[in-house]
Amino acid sequence: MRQAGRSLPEYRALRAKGSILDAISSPEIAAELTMQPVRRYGVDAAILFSDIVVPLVAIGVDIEILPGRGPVLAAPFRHDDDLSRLRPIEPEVDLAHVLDTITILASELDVPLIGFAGAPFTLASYLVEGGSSRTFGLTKSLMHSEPATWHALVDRLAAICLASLRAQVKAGASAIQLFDSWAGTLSPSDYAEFALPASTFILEGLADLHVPRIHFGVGTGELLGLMARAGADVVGVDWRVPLPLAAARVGPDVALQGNLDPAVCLAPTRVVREAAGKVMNEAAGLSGHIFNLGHGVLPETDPDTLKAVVDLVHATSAARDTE
Ligand code: 1CP
Repeated sequence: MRQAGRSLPEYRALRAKGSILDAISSPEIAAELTMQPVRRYGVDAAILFSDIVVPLVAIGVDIEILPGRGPVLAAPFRHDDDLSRLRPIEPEVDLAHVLDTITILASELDVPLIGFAGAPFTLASYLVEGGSSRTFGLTKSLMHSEPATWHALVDRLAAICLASLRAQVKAGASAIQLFDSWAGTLSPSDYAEFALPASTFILEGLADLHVPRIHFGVGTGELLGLMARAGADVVGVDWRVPLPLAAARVGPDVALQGNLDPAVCLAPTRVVREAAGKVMNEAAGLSGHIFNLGHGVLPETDPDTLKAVVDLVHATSAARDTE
């Protein structure tokens, strides 16, 4: 999850004052930032240190990532003629720094590396709003008033994401995650019409590479059934939906990832361990489950609490394996 490392002193020391995009563009630094949480917590997989906007920056879109705010565009996308700002990506050239980071990690890590991309809906929301949004008013207005422009926009983004993900797998990523963080703002019918087809194009376009595909969103309780049909092997769930209910919604062929509330991780360790234990209990009867938080780690989280959660999850699953 995003910001796993940000609560760590070793992360802050290495990032120092530089911009996150500078850190991502240095393969040695990005590889080290990827490995820090793995070393500290002993988690079972690493998530590449990058960001969902990196492929867009790589093709020349003017995006900055500002501290405390996230991605910001000087000139948001509002019209048909903005589409020409999204040229096709050539991963070997445009994302050479990211692929070099993956090459380093593939030889250094002893756990699987998860590569990732932002889903077209979530990326389009940053492009259209010019940054984060609470209402997604401009995004929804564009999709409903100019559907042809909207579909052209998400189709271009889908081609960029698929090319980026295929290149990440070829460079050594052994699983991928598609982050549709803000899809939960859509009604099921709008999700089915305006977001799902582009995400399906990406997830199905990876099928021949035979790597596990995780499809993630937040606040997507009412969308889980649709998300499960996009072609992923695993669907992420946040804390708003109990895992057994989520399992019924995604069906027997799709595993779940989740769903500890990151805000609960600010409570005393004893309380957090109990909450994590509850997630493990709810997951016990499921056909497949990846323990995770329902969304990113909050920066003020105590690293020792997260370590206690990882240890509890490992002890619980080891005890189950010997049953
Ligand atoms: O080590 C890690 O944190 C993992 C690498 C990672 C990942 C997987 C980063 C680095 N970003 C992401 C994905 C990402 N980026 C998502 C999808 C997952 C999620 O929902 O958390 C999203 C929505 C973004 C966009 C973004 N980038 C935001 C959110 C802004 C908003 O709208 O609320 C923010 C704050 C960023 C900046 C960013 N990217 C990554 C980090 C560690 C940070 C924090 C800033 C920093 O420490 O400098």
